[in-house]
Amino acid sequence: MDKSSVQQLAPWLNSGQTLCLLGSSGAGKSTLTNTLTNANQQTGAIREDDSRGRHTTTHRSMHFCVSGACIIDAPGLRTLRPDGGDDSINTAFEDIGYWAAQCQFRNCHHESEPGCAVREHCDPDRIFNYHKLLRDLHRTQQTPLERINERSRWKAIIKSVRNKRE
Ligand SMILES: Nc1nc2c(ncn2[C@@H]2O[C@H](COP(=O)(O)OP(=O)(O)OP(=O)(O)O)[C@@H](O)[C@H]2O)c(=O)[nH]1
Ligand SMILES: [Mg+2]
Ligand SMILES: [Zn+2]
Repeated sequence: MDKSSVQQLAPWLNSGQTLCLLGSSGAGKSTLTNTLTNANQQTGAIREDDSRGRHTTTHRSMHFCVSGACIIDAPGLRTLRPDGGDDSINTAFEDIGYWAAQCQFRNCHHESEPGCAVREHCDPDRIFNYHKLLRDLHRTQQTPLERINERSRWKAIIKSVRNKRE
């Protein structure tokens, strides 16, 4: 790990301060812990197909940094449950709402529809994040049975795409 990038954390590393590392698996939480302390936390390789981690860390543990702070290494977050509803997402993505009003179709999903003002004016990464948060929210609003049904529907789709490729 690049020691100079770690220096940016210096303001939070004084004696008496406690840091808790949160992030998806493979983000580098344990690597950071090892860099800042004398810990020897196991770190894991990243999966090649989707560049995610493998949930190497399974327990929370606390370590002392050389500088005196405490740092808590934690397992990677598996899911993020957005608080609030569509409203809070729409407030955070006001620009998308603004341009959506000018899309050719009122029910435009800003995916591949013609005349989409959102895709014309907004950053693709931002649209991606917007869709991802809406999907996360939608998932938390499903019943367990709906979730299972949707998962098997997707499994079937992925399988048929794979079969076509082979
Ligand atoms: N290039 C680079 N690789 C890093 C950096 N930090 C971590 N890695 C690599 O990313 C991989 C995953 O790092 P970990 O520290 O195990 O990630 P983690 O967040 O603890 O993951 P979980 O324990 O699975 O939640 C390892 O192969 C690290 O060597 C970094 O700053 N730069
Ligand atoms: Mg870890
Ligand atoms: Zn649109």
